Amino acid sequence: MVRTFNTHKIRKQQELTGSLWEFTPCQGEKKGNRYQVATPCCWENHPEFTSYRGEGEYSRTFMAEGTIRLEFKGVSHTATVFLDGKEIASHYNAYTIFSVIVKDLPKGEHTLTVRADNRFSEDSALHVPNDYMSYGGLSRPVVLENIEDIYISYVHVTPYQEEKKWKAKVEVCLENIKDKELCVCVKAELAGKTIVWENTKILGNTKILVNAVEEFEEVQTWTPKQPNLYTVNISLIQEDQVIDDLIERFGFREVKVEGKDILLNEEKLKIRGVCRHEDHPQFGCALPYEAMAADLELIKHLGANSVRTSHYPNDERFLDLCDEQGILIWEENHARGLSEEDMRNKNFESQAEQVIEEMILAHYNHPSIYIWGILNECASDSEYGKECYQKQFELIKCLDSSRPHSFASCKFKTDISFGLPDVVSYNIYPLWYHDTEPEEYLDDLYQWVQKETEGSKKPFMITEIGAGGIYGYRNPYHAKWTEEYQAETLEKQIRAVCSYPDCIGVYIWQFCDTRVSDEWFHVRPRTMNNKGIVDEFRRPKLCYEIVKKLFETMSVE
Ligand code: ADA
Repeated sequence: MVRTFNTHKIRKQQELTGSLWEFTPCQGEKKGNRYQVATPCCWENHPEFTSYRGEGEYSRTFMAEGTIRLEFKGVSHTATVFLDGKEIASHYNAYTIFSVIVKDLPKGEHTLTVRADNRFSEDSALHVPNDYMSYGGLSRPVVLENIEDIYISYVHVTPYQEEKKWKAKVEVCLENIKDKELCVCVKAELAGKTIVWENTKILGNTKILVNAVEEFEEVQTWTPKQPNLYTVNISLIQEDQVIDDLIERFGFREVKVEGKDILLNEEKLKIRGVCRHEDHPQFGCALPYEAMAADLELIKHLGANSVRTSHYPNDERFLDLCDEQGILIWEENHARGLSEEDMRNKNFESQAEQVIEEMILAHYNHPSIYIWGILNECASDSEYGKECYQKQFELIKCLDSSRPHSFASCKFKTDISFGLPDVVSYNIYPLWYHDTEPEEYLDDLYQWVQKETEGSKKPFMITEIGAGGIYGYRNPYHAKWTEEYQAETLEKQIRAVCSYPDCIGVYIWQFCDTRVSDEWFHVRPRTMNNKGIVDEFRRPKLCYEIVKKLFETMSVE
């Protein structure tokens, strides 16, 4: 499955994953061996490649002719794509979508080969040895499409209220892949209204944008409690024939920052969330739809209303599930804990900005995403770092002015970048990395933000708080790493944060235990991040019930 709803009725689409592909490693003692593997997948989940760091090739054949478009939802972490032995595309970063068009394919059987590379090197500024795993593989779906001379590249819908009326801006991007000018009629149907752009001319080999604003009566809004979704159907008509289409989903909801609050449809948000890595002992980062849905059941059962996609854009099927179930999403570009030196890597800015562009292009319409985040715990305490944050926030504002933006800082009373975000967010670990009481630590930090930074008067949120607990490890003196210590600590932390008047929300670090890079073994028992409220097999720890009770009491406040 590629999305939880059908995105085309006219355009012919076929998922190429969801089947056996041939896998062969390009290095190591198994180099050249051939394996039949089910896809999507990470090679770390194959018994012979559990810690393989190198390149691996996935290939399969398919029948096609004419002009095709191949869309790769995620290849971890660097991809080189070959069709019939000829390189046709390359892409860096495991967590964003890329596509390629191949014209005039002769009718018959073709061979697609995707070479994935999960090695660390100076070329990779974002995938570095870290407190999470950079897997290797064909980790998200691959889709084959047949397209005509002009096709719909994307549609973005921006709902908003004006004088108590719901309106929406509809923006459609078309691409002409032929060398000559073409003319087409574009139609958008949404929420009972139809918008038509007649005689739309597109020069050869160019893209154009058409847009319009429409007003709507009697809409069913999207809110966490009542997540009503609408579809927008775009059709391209040429000589009275529909030659292409695209179906997307959106919700009538508006997110605003007002003083120290974030409002969704005029309601103040009170975030009670969890940070979640895409990580699983059987699937690596290539979680199947059912596993994502099962995670979300546990998160909802906990009484959480939000998930932070720490620390990268997520699989769109997870976002689809959150749209359908009213779970709010803080989605962020890919970065974790990069120092100023790391941020001075020659590729850092272009790679980080590319993730922002690809994340917003693909995820723009998801009503569940209420905020864009960037650069988790990077060098926001340095002048150079601040410049990078500034450039990335400007890029976000240019791509999407309809959502607030923020970054999660760990620079305790040394951050110099709070003039930039709409929302001030901190990751804190009182009673874990230091023995300060949570109330004292939080108040000390919050007062500093108000008195010493440009972040005063902005909404303030805790984007990480938690403690380690190893599943099944208990002892009478509740040492650190016992489930008892984790439960007691989380109780104190959550009470402190949720009773702090000017804190609008909390994300627990983290939903489940996750694999980390081998290089982190010395600070991570089991070479895992053990701060999950469930373990890697999603078995609830002692703290799960305590967090559940706290989140439920919070919801009545
Ligand atoms: C940081 C970081 C997380 C994780 C956490 C921890 O806040 O953002 O990715 O590493 O610390 O477990 O210490």
